[in-house]
Amino acid sequence: MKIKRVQLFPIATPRQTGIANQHVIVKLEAGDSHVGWGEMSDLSHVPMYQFDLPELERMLNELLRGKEARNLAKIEDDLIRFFPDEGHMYSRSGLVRQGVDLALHDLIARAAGAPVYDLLGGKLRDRMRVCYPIFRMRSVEEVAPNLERVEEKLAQGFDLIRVYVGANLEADELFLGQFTDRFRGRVEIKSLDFSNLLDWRRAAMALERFDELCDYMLVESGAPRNDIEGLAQLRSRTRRPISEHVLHIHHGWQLLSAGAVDILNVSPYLLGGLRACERMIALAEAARASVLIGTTQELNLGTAAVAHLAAAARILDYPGDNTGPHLYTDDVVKAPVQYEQSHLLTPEGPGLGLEVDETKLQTMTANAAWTFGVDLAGVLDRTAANRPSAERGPVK
Ligand code: GAE
Ligand code: MG
Ligand code: MG
Repeated sequence: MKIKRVQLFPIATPRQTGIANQHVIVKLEAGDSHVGWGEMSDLSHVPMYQFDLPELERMLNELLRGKEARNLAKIEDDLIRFFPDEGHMYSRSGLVRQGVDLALHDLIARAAGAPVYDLLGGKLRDRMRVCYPIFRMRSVEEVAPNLERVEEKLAQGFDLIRVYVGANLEADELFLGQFTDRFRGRVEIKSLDFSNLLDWRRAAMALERFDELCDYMLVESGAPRNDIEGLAQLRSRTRRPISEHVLHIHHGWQLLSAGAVDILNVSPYLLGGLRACERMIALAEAARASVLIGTTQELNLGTAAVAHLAAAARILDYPGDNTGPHLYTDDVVKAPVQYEQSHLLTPEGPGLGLEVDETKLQTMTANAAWTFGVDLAGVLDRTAANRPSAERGPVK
């Protein structure tokens, strides 16, 4: 089954929380009539530059055309050479590899009439618990609307959230205290995510205060980016498990061998697809560490891929973060992935288990507008420019 053509379709889709994100949908054609779909998820992050999409499409066609689609190992090997690890959370290289890897898995599994988890060796579970994000608060005025959002999401079945903290401790404390009073026994907190904003000692001090206010499962990114030693310090001083996003396989080894984490946050958008994630999960198994599946907030195709990964993962100890289809207000699929009581269900159809609505895709591509402004706090926190704290001036 030889690859014939790769096509890239940019789209933009707003979130319920007020920002819009750009993504690239990947279509692969192979053999006589086989098709596979993937995505490069959420390009609306720093650094604020974008692909030259026609150029990327031309390059991928040159690289992939005529290759045997079933030889995932060879194609991945080529892609890693042309799109090497970049070592940051929003690696463009990782996104290119994710897009192709997902489309290839969809293509091969569809051609076999089997779900993608079969390609990954089968399934150990048919659902994964996931949490809804509460984005970072930079002023106390943002507390009340966020508590309302928890209430709204609970009504839709989400009894698990994660909270981004570390920009305004007064707002964080207010939110966490009021959350406990209002939702104790009804909603749980999966993680407090510092997003590498604070040094480990400041994070440790904040956690001492948060510990008095609420219960939570784990702490994420509690030291500056790449400060593995700082993270290890934090881990030795806190009671809760420490998680960090893994940037590439050597980074995974560095985090584990330095004793800096309990949990690897593994994600196809960052690592470059499902195969890279499976290797990382094996690394965690070797180190007797835990795994959770993180997110950049994928669309439905990317979320379905995560559901298949979760189904086949040998190690998966904590809930995942994958609620993109609940966050975005529009998508290119005919029917979305299913959630049930805070769980993402593994799709059962062939391939990723979703159908792309090509007419809709074309309309969304025609309407895709680039939305980056100069609201850096908004880009970092994923919050809308009309949030109350935006009036306080620029954020560094
Ligand atoms: O740090 C995280 O765990 C988040 O998922 C983070 O990456 C978010 O900014 C996410 C988003 O777009 O909301 O990428
Ligand atoms: Mg995180
Ligand atoms: Mg993102």
